Amino acid sequence: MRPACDRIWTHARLATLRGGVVEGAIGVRDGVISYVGSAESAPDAAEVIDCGGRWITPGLIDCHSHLVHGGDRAAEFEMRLAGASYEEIARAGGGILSTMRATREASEDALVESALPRLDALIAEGVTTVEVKSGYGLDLDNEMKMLRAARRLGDERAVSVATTFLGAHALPPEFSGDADGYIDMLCAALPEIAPLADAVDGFCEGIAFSPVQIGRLFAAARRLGLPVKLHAEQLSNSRGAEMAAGHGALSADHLEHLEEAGVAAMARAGTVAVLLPGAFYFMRDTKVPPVAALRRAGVPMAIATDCNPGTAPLTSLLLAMNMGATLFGLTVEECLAGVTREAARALGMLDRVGTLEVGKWCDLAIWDIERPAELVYRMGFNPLHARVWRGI
Ligand code: DI6
Ligand code: FE
Repeated sequence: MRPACDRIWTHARLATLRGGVVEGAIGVRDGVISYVGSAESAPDAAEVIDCGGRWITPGLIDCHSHLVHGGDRAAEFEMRLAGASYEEIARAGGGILSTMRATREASEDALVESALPRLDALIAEGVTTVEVKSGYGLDLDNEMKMLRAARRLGDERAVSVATTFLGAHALPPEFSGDADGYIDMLCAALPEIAPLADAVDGFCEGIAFSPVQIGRLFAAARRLGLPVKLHAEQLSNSRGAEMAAGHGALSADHLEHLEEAGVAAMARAGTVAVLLPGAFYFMRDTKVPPVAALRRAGVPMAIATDCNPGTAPLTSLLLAMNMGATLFGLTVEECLAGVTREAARALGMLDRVGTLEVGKWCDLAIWDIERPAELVYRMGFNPLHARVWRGI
């Protein structure tokens, strides 16, 4: 007879992220967790792996990335080191638009190839789910090319990919002076894009789009049943988070300039605050997101890399956790939950990933550590012992 489990990991300390730490075993059947509990009552298994007392967490989840893009912005980084500002570079035709040009020039194959090393860096630290945004094509064909490339990353590697349509990232030159016309175009294109996208995102900012403009796009997305999320309050308070929460957004991300009304709206809507300390660090920002207010209001907080060529060329979720603690004052527990349970919530995937519970996909990170704080404490050190995606 077939054993109850295909595989079981024993002699482990399980940070379940749901009901505390379990010292014991975790088993999988058909890619799904079928047992979490003591070693003594564990069912029989075709394969038994002794973890030697190691810690097991849910596989890590990077819930905000721009992993797929053409080119890089190392030259702009040098300009910034020499004193130029992000805005000056953007006004001179650099910034997001320089990545737009490189992305439009790249073939779909080239986008996949160039994203794989970045994805592999995440995977090497135990990432099993990654969100990938479009937003550097800025026309229908190139946005769809980016989303197809993102989906293909999930065929190339053992990782779950959630795609997000970020057409409203910047105004492309074809629509110069006509942001409303561009939003109209995006709304009209949404039915064609919908099969490639798991969610719709926008950049709500003085230098990008207003809450009213993004609100129109979100209304169109909701009519198609697509969840929404927003880059909000990164450089100023445009009250984007309130607008997003009004559309039942999964998350509002960045949030350095978020104020009390935005916090309250997010708490009411159950919108996750996705904190991106890598962008804060790389842009040498000084205003930190209102973590204490978010905590007080019970807004769930996630942490992500924001991996992008302009403001966060970061491919380490462990380092993002360290920055979340050192720069934003998150606790170890908040950092760990921020890259597992709350990141899953931010993707609308909490029913499938993010905690160690029977019935969820068996995505695990097995660590050579004595206590979870070590995942947050070190910088540039990778204690991953093994990684499991859907039981393998
Ligand atoms: N906020 C950011 O930090 C990135 N996008 C966004 O909406 C910047 C992307 C870039 O500079 O390429
Ligand atoms: Fe971003």
